[in-house]
Amino acid sequence: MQTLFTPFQAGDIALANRIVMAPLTRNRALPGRIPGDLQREYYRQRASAGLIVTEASQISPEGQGYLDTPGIYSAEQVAGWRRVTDAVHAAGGKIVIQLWHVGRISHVSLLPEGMVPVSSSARAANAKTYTAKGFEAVSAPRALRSDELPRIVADYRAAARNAIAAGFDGVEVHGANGYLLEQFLRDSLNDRSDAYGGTIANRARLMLEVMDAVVGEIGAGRTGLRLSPVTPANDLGQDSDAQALYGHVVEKLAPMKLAYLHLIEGATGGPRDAVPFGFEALRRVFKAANPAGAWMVNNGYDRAMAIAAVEQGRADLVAFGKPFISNPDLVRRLRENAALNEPKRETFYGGGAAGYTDYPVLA
Ligand code: 8OZ
Repeated sequence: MQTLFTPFQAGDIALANRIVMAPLTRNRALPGRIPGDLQREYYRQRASAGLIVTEASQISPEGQGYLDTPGIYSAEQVAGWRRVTDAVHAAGGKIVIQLWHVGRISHVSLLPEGMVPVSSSARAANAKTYTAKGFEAVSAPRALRSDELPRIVADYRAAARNAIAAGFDGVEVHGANGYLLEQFLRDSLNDRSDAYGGTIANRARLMLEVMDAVVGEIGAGRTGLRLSPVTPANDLGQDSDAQALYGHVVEKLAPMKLAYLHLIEGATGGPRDAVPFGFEALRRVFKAANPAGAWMVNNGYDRAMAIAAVEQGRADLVAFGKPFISNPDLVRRLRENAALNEPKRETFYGGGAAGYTDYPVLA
């Protein structure tokens, strides 16, 4: 019988159980955007997850949008991540890195001298980011020219190569939450008149080119993608036909035989049902062409919901976010139906060990 606590093979990645640590931004990287001892200890403590998805990590200096988020583009970052993956593997875990380009959700103070944020459009988001001065409005972006897009794809490809060099079991491309790839997908923002704007096929082109490049570099069995078809995160309005848009994306992705697709059901970190959407229809299309690929779900799952979703075949894997911040031994606590520690919101973003590596485990 398939349960939340039994193993699962997602593409080339063998998971000990179906419980995934969701990607969680924590803003504690060292200067140079390098993961250090603190990250090593944090991820090592959580290695009993079937799979860890790291915090979103920028693929290039241009892809950064918040203070102290780690990168995966420099040799020093690769060396820092190698120490993290070694520790997780020594503890028996599996870990993939989330590859991130924020697009227009950035601020000039976070970018190299003279650079402004880039997007599908020159329209600014009504959103704030966290800089050295605290919360600040994001900076106005410029629209990427079509002749620059091969370079963006190449940055994802290089980051995937770096991820394997750093010892990761694979990568998750961040295609969700109002960042660059979703800024191209949705017609609420994408106002381009080139081959990357207009029709659904055009708006999905950049994401599909990125997935092709990453798969070509490291293999489909080590590649996942996160989508959030109806999230309003980061001031990205709803698409005029989200079902058709994301239906197209999944139809094109399914034959690639990815390790997994990761779906945020509803508004990220908020209501699951604010906007109606047929996730089950997408799952059927994906599983029909890629039965070995995992369908990973996320957003507000508790123990009972997660057990039911796996038992009823609605999901292969369930990702937990905030519960993993405050419960390094979440897998054991769910298995034993033990009480959970409450996460402390004030230490989510930035700081040191407090609220990061000091949550208690069961005796
Ligand atoms: C919270 C704070 C900053 C970034 C996302 C990477 O929403 C994020 C993020 C979340 O996907």
